[in-house]
Amino acid sequence: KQRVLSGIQPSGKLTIGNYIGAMINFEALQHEHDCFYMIVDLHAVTVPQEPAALREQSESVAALFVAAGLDPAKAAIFLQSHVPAHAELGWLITTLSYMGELERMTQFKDKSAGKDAVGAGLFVYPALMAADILLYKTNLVPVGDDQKQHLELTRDLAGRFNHRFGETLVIPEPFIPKVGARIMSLDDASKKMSKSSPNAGSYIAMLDSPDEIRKKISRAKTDLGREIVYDPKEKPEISNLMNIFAQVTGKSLQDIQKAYEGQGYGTFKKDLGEAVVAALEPIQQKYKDIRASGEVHAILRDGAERANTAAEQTLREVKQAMGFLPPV
Ligand code: AQP
Repeated sequence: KQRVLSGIQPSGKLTIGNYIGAMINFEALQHEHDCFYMIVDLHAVTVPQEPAALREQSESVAALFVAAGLDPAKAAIFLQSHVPAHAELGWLITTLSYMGELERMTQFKDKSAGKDAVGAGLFVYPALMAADILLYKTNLVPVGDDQKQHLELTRDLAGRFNHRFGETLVIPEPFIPKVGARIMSLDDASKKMSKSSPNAGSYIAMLDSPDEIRKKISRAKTDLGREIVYDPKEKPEISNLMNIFAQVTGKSLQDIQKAYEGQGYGTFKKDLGEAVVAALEPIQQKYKDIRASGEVHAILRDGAERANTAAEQTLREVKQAMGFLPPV
């Protein structure tokens, strides 16, 4: 059994990008591996969050995890802030990181671009993310393609730690889906779909109503021409929609292309809208039931207990290796 860890920020409404790029894999991996899935609230506050909204989103993401098929009996589902070792190892790993390597992170560049005041938390985010992963001696990290660079840095930092202080940490491997690894924004296929986008029309939230979903897809930007062909370079917009179609229906891109040969964008978008609605409706129903039942709290309590046990052990080993005097 491999140890698996991943997380999602409660920084907005989860999108089908999060679902396709991350949660579908989370679900698949839990059957064979020892999985830890967390709601990374400490990461969410690297940009300002309104306290009431943070509380609500954290609970909402936990319920969505379960609604999307994560089984608390199999995987530990927990909040990052319920496991103090994250903040502590985060600091220790920060001290191992170089400014230069953090400055190279494209997510930092994107999120800080054009801003006068850039939070230091946003800058050291990758060190905390590395700590998250290393705390659980994680073997596999299921993430979307956008997180590849952070994972590479995590591997470097773990190697640096082991080199300096002796073999302590496990070097993790990314687990990135081949198709659908990156779902792009509906209004601009050069940007990834993101839950914190100010334009709600640029993403489909997992909890959008069927009508909102249909409307957003019908308004999604499309390339010139009218052919449904998968060609991410020449037709990035339609290729992104085809990608979403393939992911939610399980159909291949080739089959989709064949099915819509000679038909315009209109029919395709209409069918895509229905396919996304059909994929999300059962999740939304289950979500409502879970929220109403209040069971999320017990799930998070149990998940945090399991996570704390694993995390405290690694933190003890790390501190010992670094030369911190153990408490007497
Ligand atoms: N567009 C995407 N396509 C594929 N995968 C995606 N992920 C996010 N967006 C896409 C994957 O979802 C997981 C959780 O991401 P996160 O919440 O930690 O933060 P993020 O990657 O920064 O996602 P967002 O939606 O863009 O959040 P904000 O806007 O708050 O920064 C990761 O596995 C990620 O790969």
